[in-house]
Amino acid sequence: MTLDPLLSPARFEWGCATSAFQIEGASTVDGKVPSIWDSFCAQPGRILDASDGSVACDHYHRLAEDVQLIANLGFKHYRFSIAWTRITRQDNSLNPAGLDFYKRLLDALEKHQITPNATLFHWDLPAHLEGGWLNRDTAYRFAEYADLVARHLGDRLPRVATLNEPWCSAFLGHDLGVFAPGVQDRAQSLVAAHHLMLAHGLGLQAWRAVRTDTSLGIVLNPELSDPASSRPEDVQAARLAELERNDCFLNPLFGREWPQELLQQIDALNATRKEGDLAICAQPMDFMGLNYYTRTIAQAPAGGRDVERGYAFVTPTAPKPLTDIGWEIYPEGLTRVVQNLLHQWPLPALWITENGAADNTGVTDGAVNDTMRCDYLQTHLEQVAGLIRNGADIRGYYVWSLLDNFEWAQGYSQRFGIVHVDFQTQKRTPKRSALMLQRLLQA
Ligand code: IFM
Repeated sequence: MTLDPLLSPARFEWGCATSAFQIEGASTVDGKVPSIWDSFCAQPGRILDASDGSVACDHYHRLAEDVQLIANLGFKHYRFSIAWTRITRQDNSLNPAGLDFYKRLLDALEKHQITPNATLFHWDLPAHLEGGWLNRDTAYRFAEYADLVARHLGDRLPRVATLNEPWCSAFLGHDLGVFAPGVQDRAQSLVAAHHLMLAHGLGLQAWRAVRTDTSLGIVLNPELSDPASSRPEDVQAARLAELERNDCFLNPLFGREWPQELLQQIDALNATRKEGDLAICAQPMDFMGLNYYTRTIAQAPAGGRDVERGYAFVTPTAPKPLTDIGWEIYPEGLTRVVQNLLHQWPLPALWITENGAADNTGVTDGAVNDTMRCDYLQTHLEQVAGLIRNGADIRGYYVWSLLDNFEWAQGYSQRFGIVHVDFQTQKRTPKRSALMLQRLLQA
């Protein structure tokens, strides 16, 4: 593969990404309090392989080795998340030992001249926050946490995102119930979505009250949903899937009310949204991160809880090209989704903050020949270059993920890393995809 000159590291930001719960492990060490994902993993039947994040990639104890790995692969930027559950104690006061871990991480990155790109919340909500995202108070606790991070680490963090993929916390967590906390209630998922966006706005306000030199934004995973047929019912289903995933989050970010279809679904619980909230959500942003993996195909709901949602998804099957997790490989979707968003909202500068594939190829003779991932990355990078060529203001690309890690409800069964992790020995083996990116970055 050759690199499009538009993506040359001299003018374009290249990074790799991880998140705290998925790699750190050390879940009870140095005063860390439990998160809703610790509790969720402990419930039988929630995680495919009955695993949890207690050890994961043991990154908490191996950060020097892992940062050395990032440097060896040639990345100059690293996206990670800070665990709220390490930084604060039960009474929301600062936990100095947890803070120290991130100071050590920032020291190691600085030593290798790697720029940190931090996310404050990547789903691991402190379990003691009563009611979680269903409680408006959680948004205010998030602002206190943002204030603490700004005060203690802010001088070393040039770019900070408040939330990662709030759709997942809201809808996978409170409607489908396949993510923590495992609730299945449509109206409550919309309450959670609203409180997440309120937290985003309050968090930005809190951070800016401490520092004004940080580039601040949010990371979303917008949806591209195509109808299963040209039947008006399927077209409407695809529209509703996109409203839930896109308008539900992007409208508040730009001070716009939710569309009527979402307001109907939140029903009586709409009273939890207070006057003035929209203005809080719509804080000015310096950037937006977009995560892209696949598209979906929607059809009219046939019954059950899909009726409340207004859509059902068609599971993609061969001969469609699929990654090992079963997601369609559809690179053109990246272009389509970014263009759709640019037509509808006045977006700030963009970063592709996650893109990658589950390719479960194992180690053979000391090497991992993950050709599917290599092709996936190559075809998606071509789309990024095309978007920039056509005027989109995309400033960087972060591959998901640096390491194979805890893939949420799939446990360790799906490998997204460009570096293989043997979870018995914690040995790291860069895969062919990592070596491909390393060559590109060095060229
Ligand atoms: O592993 C996740 C990550 O935590 C958030 N974005 C999608 C990835 C793959 O599912």
